Amino acid sequence: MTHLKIFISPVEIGLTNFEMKGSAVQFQQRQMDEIAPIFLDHEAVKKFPSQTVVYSVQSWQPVAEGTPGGLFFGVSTIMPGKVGREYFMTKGHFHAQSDCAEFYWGVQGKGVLILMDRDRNTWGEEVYPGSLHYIGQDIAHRLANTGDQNLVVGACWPSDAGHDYDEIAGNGFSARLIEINGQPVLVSE
Ligand code: S6P
Ligand code: ZN
Repeated sequence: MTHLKIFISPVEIGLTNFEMKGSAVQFQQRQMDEIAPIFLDHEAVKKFPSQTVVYSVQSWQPVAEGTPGGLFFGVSTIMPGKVGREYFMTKGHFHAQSDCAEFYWGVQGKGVLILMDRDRNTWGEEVYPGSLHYIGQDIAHRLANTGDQNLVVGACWPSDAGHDYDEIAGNGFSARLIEINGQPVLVSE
């Protein structure tokens, strides 16, 4: 019986570093060998040990994936680094349920949220502690770390959004975030 009881939530979050704790927290890491094809410079990829962690994601999925009306919560941590001149970044995806939007917010470090619509227009938003980002319907999204410390970003998205990785894996974004004269620049493919 839950009536009149006062519970402790199964998940808590560090207010400064956004580290999630609790038995319901899921953890996923993406290593260089798994995501190498997303980077432009395949020779530069080979300089990294295959198990180099590029990014990790903690998440709390209180309902089953695909459930309409629920929400998921996550914290993504992208390590600092570059493959050649291209910043460490996430795989990036459209949502499988393409009318599902998402919020991101910057917690630590600095980076760029790279966004692309279905017409393959690509643009970026600067990510920094306190930056808030609305990722609208049908917009592909990818995070790149442009700083020299971890980039930590919070996220909240619908539980029925799902992930369509195939479109980006096959065709990429139409621009890449490259360091030019020490600055991040979006360069058309
Ligand atoms: C989920 C949300 C994030 C990403 C995470 C990793 O919709 O956008 O939690 O999953 O930043 O990126 P990716 O592209 O590997 O899923
Ligand atoms: Zn997403």
